[in-house]
Amino acid sequence: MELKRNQPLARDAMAYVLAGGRGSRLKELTDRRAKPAVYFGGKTRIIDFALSNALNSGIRRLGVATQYKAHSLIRHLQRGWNFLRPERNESFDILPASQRVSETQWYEGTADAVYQNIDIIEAYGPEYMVILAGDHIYKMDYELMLRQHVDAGADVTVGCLEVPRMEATGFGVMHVDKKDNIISFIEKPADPPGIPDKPDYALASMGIYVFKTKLLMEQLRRDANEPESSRDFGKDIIPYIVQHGKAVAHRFAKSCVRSSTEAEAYWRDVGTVDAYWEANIDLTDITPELDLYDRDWPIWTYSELTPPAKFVHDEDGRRGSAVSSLVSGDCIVSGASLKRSLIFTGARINSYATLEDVVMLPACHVGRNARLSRVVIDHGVHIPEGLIVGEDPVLDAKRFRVSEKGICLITQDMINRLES
Ligand code: ADQ
Ligand code: ADP
Repeated sequence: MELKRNQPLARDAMAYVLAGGRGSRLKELTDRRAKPAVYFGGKTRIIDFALSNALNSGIRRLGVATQYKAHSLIRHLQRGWNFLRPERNESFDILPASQRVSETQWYEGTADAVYQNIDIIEAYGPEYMVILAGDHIYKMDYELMLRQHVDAGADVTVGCLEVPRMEATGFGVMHVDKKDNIISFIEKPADPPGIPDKPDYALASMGIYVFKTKLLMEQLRRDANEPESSRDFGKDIIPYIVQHGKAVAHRFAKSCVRSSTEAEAYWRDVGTVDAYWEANIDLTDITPELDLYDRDWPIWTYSELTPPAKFVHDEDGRRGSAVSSLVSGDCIVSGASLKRSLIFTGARINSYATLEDVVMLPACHVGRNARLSRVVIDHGVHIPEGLIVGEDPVLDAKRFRVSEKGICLITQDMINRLES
């Protein structure tokens, strides 16, 4: 017993990733795939961050609840994350909404996405449950959150961060006492309450929760009998425990894994086209806040084995170059120039094309003489020869999806419409 007490708590925990949400503010990027399956950072997808955090924290039981447009996500998980071995007390389960408990076909809310799989979780018998959202980019050591949960004797521990008050309308917002006990919790308030000594900021829930498994199951079963409940952690389960039990806030800054550059705690929602573009382009900085090259906290993913990226010059012997850019494998940049751009696997970029501030998802082709700036290009798009985007906002708005900050999102359907 003594020995067991010294073991990391993560080894007794199961991480359960909620990955069913659409993320509709990402517009056409989530028309065919769930937000957690959206590509990020050149090789990875958004969900790889939560799963890698769990693995790097020492957790060896992982479950992923999927729902909306799950095919691309499930394919990615099956290819990349199926290496955990039952004979070592490890497990990896993909849990699509599938009528396991109730007659409803879909998970009603996030709590229902756990409730419907209670039998699977109980069969594994983890001591703790770490509930995670699959749609954020960050690095975090969940062992520290588990430790706080146990030391505080909490019923639930909620991961939280400080956000500017007016940006907190999309979050669960809490008040805490001096010991970080949560004394009030309001889900998505229209006028978020500020932190008492920092009124321009609000303490926001990251949608990350730690429970003892037994207590979570009791709460889920109780909630399932509440006729008015929407079966959601943020709307139902957490506010109930705040009122009737002991809920504690865990400050993200205490367990974020800092990059070697000692940057500030990094957490991004990347829920809008602007935030998505910006977070990807930020990676082209010399010392970005998010360090993907950190060997102490690797972000695991599925990635095909590909030949190296290749740069060849054009007929004049001048171009075929990239500066301040990330270019993945199996890309051929032939006589084109790239600046501050992030290019995913398998691109072909042809002569005299210029790309600046471009995020290009896998398998895209760019025709000769195209000039693209401040764009996000979806998977598999063929940009025709000579297309110019990012120079005439009025024309761009007629042809592509333009974000608040003027970033153009280009899909193959939009290109097809141009050509017809
Ligand atoms: P929201 O941002 O509204 O609030 P929500 O839509 O509940 O998030 O999704 C949370 C996570 O669950 C996401 O990863 C999503 O993909 C997934 N998900 C949503 N519906 C699902 C379903 N039916 N089945 C499976 N997975 C599903 C939550 C909290 C807030 C908190 C924010 C932080 O309710 O209190 O502040 O997350 O982003
Ligand atoms: P990924 O996200 O893995 O890169 P794709 O972008 O190729 O996948 O496609 C996303 C999802 O849409 C996948 O589930 C794929 O099967 C589906 N899909 C791809 N092309 C089409 C299409 N033309 N019509 C309908 N569904 C498609």
